[in-house]
This record gives sequence, structure tokens and C-alpha cells, in this order.
Amino acid sequence: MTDRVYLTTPLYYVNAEPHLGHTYTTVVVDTLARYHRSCGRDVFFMTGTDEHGDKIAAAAHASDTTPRTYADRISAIFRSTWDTCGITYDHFIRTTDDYHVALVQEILERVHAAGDIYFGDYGGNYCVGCERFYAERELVDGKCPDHETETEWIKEENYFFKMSSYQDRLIGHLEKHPDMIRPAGYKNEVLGLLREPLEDLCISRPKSRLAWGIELPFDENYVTYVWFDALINYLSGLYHLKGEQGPDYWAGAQHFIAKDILKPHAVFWPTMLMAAGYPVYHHLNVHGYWNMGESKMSKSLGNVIRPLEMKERFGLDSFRYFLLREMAFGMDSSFTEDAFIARFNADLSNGLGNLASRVLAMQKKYFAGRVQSAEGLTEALDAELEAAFVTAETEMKEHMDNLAIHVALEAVWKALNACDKYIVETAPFKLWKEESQRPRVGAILHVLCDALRHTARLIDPFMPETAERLRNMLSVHPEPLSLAAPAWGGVFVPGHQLADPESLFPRLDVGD
Ligand code: ME8
Repeated sequence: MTDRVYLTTPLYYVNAEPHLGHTYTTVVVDTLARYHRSCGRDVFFMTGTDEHGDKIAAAAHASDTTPRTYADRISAIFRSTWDTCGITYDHFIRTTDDYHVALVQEILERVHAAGDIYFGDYGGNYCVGCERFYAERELVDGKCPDHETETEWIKEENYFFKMSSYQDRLIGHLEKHPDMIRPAGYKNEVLGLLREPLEDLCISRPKSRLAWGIELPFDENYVTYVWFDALINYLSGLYHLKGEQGPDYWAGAQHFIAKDILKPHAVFWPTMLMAAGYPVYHHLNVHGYWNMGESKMSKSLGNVIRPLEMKERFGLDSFRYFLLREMAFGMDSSFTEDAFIARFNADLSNGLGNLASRVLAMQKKYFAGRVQSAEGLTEALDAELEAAFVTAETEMKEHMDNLAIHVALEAVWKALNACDKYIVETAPFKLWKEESQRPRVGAILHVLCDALRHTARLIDPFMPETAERLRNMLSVHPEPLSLAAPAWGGVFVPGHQLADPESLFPRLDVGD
């Protein structure tokens, strides 16, 4: 892995407000950004909004306003939602930003001058929801496979990008870089698509039909097709912010998307990059879909989950934990409130929360919250617990690098289970009854405080607020993951005063 990492979310359309699906991708990228930073890497994390095209023009029209006013309003909602959710993006890009418009026009000019854009006639089945034409064979019962709505037959003169002439180069690139698209199932899907002849891509819309877009630099009667515009954000935002360092970050570029927008990212985008003379990005990371129980999440079904409501009701970190722990990256998952509450109670309330409160309560009760010396009082079990944390850290890092985020969390929870086992086996509450054993009780609690200190380090990228609360209770400073291995001892000098324990995750009842 290079030291520079560039992580992106899709640019969300401003025709709807942020929901669970947008939040998942954004939380995943935020977690990885925090993880890589903690490992000492230089991260650039970008998110933003996609604001041109039919869909936005139609949504603005429906709410009786101009596309610009409408986009300003919804884009601000996305931004403030991510701010309220503590998302650590480095730049929030809007496709209406000047520097973005300038680069889209520059690339169009270049590709046009190189002869890869031509003018022609086209008729096709168009889905407004997807903003794209579908070939007859891609339709299901004559309808868009994603939106399950009738497509519209549109025939008009337009500009086309010669995507077909890049088909072989793209196949060659995918074969040479077998982990470019992850997980592998999605790479295979793309290779499957590429077994059929690739069509050229219609990249314009006549202004007579749609005026809300970036004007083509070589024909003022047309605007740019929204995908040819939006994908370029990944370069325009980066170069705008990082200037000459742009290529270094670009070499470590990783896009995160759900499977709905696989083709534009895996086919349109790399061929556009090839035509414009840029290297192809490093990774495309594709996750599955969140469904609501058995059904699709949709505004019309009224089953949309809003991140701010979840934050209000259950706290931010438990929502982050659920999203990251429940979905195997790449597979679909289902959200139900019962599943949320079950996981909250099992892993957070009974697991982490209970462990922290037991350790801190014993420390308070037996030693007035002062950590005791462990010197000369350690036993084999202590070393086993330390080893469990070393293993957890190694496994966690390995899984994070492979995007098995839910398994990375599982690895950390194995160490928490080892703490529970350690408490049962060392039985400090029993030892306390024998006066002569009390120094050993002090040593056991010292080891457990060290374990909680490392827990805070390990969970920080996933649950930053909880990590901070834990550190505050332990009265310690943040420690990054770049530290070689857990160093035990040393931090808690005898007499180190802990703060009062607080309940991290009070148990939830159904109906809370
Ligand atoms: O497609 N489950 O924007 P979009 C999981 N503007 N993830 C979901 C989801 C669900 N049910 N619903 C949405 C666009 N997402 C284009 C992208 S990029 C240059 C342009 C997430 O607002 C997921 O990341 O429709 C998905 O790919 C994205 O939102 C689609 O967002």
C-alpha cells in the first residue's frame, strides 16, 4: 500500500435527502480514512453532490424552483448531515463548482480534438432514474431493471464518445490488474459485460430538451451527459485541492460505490481516463445493497431510514457499528429495527459497555479509581490476554486492508471476549476477599485497564466517540495504530487516577 491514499464516495444526486444507503458508503469511507490516518498514511477523502441532469431538473420543476436553488438546498443538507455525523471528509465537491466545470470542458475538448468524440443519430430506451440508455437485452419485461419503471424511447442527434474502441484496452487492464475491482464477483460481472461488444457512449443532451448541464465546449446547443460530467469530479476535486501532488494521490485512488453504479465506474470511467490521457484509478470497491427487511428502500414505501434520526434515537456510534458489522462488504444486507436492537444489546451493551463498566467499577470500589502496580505480580493468564490483543490488531489490519470490515470488527470483539474470560478465570472479586491477594487484584485490574486502553485504539476508526469516552474514563491520550504493537505497562503508573465510570451503551428494549 502506498503512503498516499485517496478515498472517494459517489457524488450523491441532489434529488433526495441522505438516507441509510448514502450513509453506509460514507461511513465506510470515513472509517477507512480514519484507519489509514491512524496507520500513518496521508489520506485525502472526498465526497460531494452530483447536481446536473434530467433527474435534478425534474425534481426542481416538481418543487417549483430552479435547478440551481434546488441543488443548493439539497447539497447543503448532505454537507450538514455529514458534518453532524462527524464525517472527516477533506473536501466536499459539487459538480456545479467552477473548477469542476472547467476540467470537464478541458477533457471534452481534448478527447474531441483527438477524434474520440463524433456527432451522430441515436434512438434508445432511456431511464430518467438512471440517467442512461438501456439496450433492449438489458430491460426486464420492457422495464428498467433497477427502477422497474417503463423506459422512454428517445431519438435525437447527439455527440458520442468512442468507448467501443477502448474495449480491448480495458479488458487488458483488468487482466493485468486482477484486484482493480473488488470484491472479485463484481470484476467477473464486468468481464461478463465486456464479452459483448461495447457500445459508444452518448455524452450530450440537446439544450432544447435539457438545459441544466455543462455546455459542450465545441457546440453551444448541447450540454454534457451527467455521467461524463460527474465522474470527472474524482480528478477535478483532487487537482483543485492538491495541485502538483495530485498524481501521487491519484496513484492510490480508491472509489467506493454500491453495485447500482458499477458500469459507469468500471466501464465508462476507465475508458474516459484512457481517452483523456490519465492513468486508471487503483481500486473500485463495490458494496451490496441495503434493503428494508424484505423490500427495497424507497420514499414511496415510506421506509427510508434517515441518519440524523438514528443518531438522535440511538447515538451515532451504535449506528456506525451496526452498519459496519452487519453488512459483509460486497453482499446485500437487510435493515430491521429488531436486528439493530439485538446487535446493540449483544455486542455493545452486554459486550463492550458491560466490560468497561465492570473494570472501572471494580477499580473504583477496591482502589478509589487508582491504578495499582502490576510489577512482580503477573501470571501466565496476563500474557495470554496481551497476546489476544496482539492477534486482534494484526487480524484487524489485515481485514481492513482487504475490506472485510465486519470481520475486522469481529477480530476486535474476540479480544473483548478474551477479557471476559480473563475476568472469569482470574476472579478478582473472589480474590479480594483474601487480604493477601489484594495486590494481585490490583495487578489484574491494571492489565484490564491496559486492555481497555488498547480497545480504544482499535475501535477508534469505527466508533470514534466511544473511543474518546473510553479514553476519558481511563484518563489517557489517543494512540495511533501506527504504533508497532500493543505496548503493555508503562502508561498507567501506579496511582494513575481514572475518571468515574459511565454507562457507554445502556440496554435497549424493543420500542425504545
Ligand atoms: O448514483 N444500499 O447517486 P445516488 C446501499 N450521482 N447503498 C446505497 C443504497 C442502498 N439501498 N442506496 C444508495 C448516483 N446507496 C450518482 C453517482 S458518482 C460520480 C455519481 C449509495 O444518489 C451507494 O453508494 O443515486 C450508491 O452507489 C449511491 O448511494 C448512489 O447514489
